[in-house]
Amino acid sequence: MNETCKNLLTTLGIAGASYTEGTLPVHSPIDGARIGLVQEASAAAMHVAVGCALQAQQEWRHLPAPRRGELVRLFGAELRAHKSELAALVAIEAGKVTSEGLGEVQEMIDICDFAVGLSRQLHGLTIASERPGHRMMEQWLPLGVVGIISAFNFPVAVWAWNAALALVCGNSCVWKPSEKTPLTALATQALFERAVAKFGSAPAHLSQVLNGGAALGEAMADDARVALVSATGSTRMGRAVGPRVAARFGRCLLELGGNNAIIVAPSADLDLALRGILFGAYGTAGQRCTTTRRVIIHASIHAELLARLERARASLLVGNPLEAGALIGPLIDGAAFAAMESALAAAREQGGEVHGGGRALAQAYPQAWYARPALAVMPAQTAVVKQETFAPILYVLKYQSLEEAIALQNDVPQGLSSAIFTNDLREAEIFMAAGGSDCGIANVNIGTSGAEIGGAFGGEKETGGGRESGSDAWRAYMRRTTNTINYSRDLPLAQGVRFDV
Ligand code: UN1
Repeated sequence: MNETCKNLLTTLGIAGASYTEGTLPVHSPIDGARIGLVQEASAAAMHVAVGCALQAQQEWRHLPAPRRGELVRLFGAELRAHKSELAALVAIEAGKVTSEGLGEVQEMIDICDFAVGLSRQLHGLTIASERPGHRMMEQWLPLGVVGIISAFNFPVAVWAWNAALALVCGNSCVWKPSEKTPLTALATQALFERAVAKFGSAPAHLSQVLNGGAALGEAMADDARVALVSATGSTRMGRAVGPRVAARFGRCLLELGGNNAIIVAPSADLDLALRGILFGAYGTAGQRCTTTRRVIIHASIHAELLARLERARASLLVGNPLEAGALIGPLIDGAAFAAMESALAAAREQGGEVHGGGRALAQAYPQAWYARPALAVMPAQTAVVKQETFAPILYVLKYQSLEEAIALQNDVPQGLSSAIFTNDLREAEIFMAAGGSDCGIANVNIGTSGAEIGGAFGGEKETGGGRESGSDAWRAYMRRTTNTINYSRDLPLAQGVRFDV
């Protein structure tokens, strides 16, 4: 695999030294082999990078937005041309199965397309003025340097959601990827630089990547020249970053943990529900922030659906994600496996009946951490169910009334994604209404994961409140000015105030 990885990196335009001469080791979760050694940036390097980014932004902001969109269009073209290579690298470095690696790069392409269109919009309002001969309007102007902190599980797509919007909005970007996935970040940066070369007139340092650990993220969070820090990852990371940025009155866009549930109502199409639950719970080895961690099943269908779920779970193929047929790849590392094991032990202690779990493929891959998907039938929503464990564990709960199901669904600290399977229109509407799901995403008859980029993505409570990707999420990357323009020959004061001199 090392050879495959080297060939991919070469094709993607990465020089040997940048992944062989460093101090940060990179391992593939597929077999645990070391696939690289990358340079780690210091806090001082972050300081220099932010300075360069600021300079770049001061030039970039003057380009008309549709021209900025042209760079993002060229970047999208690079991604299209190198989709399979970048996807293969995602598979090797993050352990995703092939179709999910391809899907991740497709998300990058989609957000580029979206951002290109947006670059001809970025519109404000005109607002009625109370004063004669006056006009009021709003403008959205470039914000500054955007810092992006991303996680291992979507090592490149989440950066792209942020960077594509940030760039068309007239900003520069500094990226601190997960220290577990620096190679895909370097490859993405190389593709971006190809687009910059084709574009011809972009300032240097429009987008930079700095590899390293938490200290680097903290240096970014503390730097007052970074206007917006967009951070995706655990709630723990958000707690470290958010208050630091707030302390200097910077802007934060947080996309943190989820504890997403699917409610299955008596009228549900159980075939659809089964498919939605299986992909949601076990796809990406349970390592999406949108992963379905809980299923809340109506008592009348609980036994039937549980039996079908359990049969399907036991038949899911855990395997090397590069091999055809594998649906569930490895966990990212041993710590992730240990967290899964301890959650399952807690589930048992808390009265749960646990199926599956435990290590898989230990003989074939002794240095990797494959886990058998688990299902835990819980007597109640106990403490362990309320935690986000980033692993393929599905907790099964039972309900009698929709009110009870919604209360259970909302009674967790996180608020990212949620879904109901029902053919009852009233139930679906109640679930999406004010007293329904408290999440940023509330779906009907599809699962909790796999959102399209056209919608705003993010959630409430411990999920952090930020919205990325589609809809009007672009506004987070711009500053709003309100302009009142007087074209009369008088100067009337607002609110009828008199100040005659
Ligand atoms: C994440 O896991 O951080 O909705 C993002 C989804 C994907 C994005 C997940 N489009 O599952």
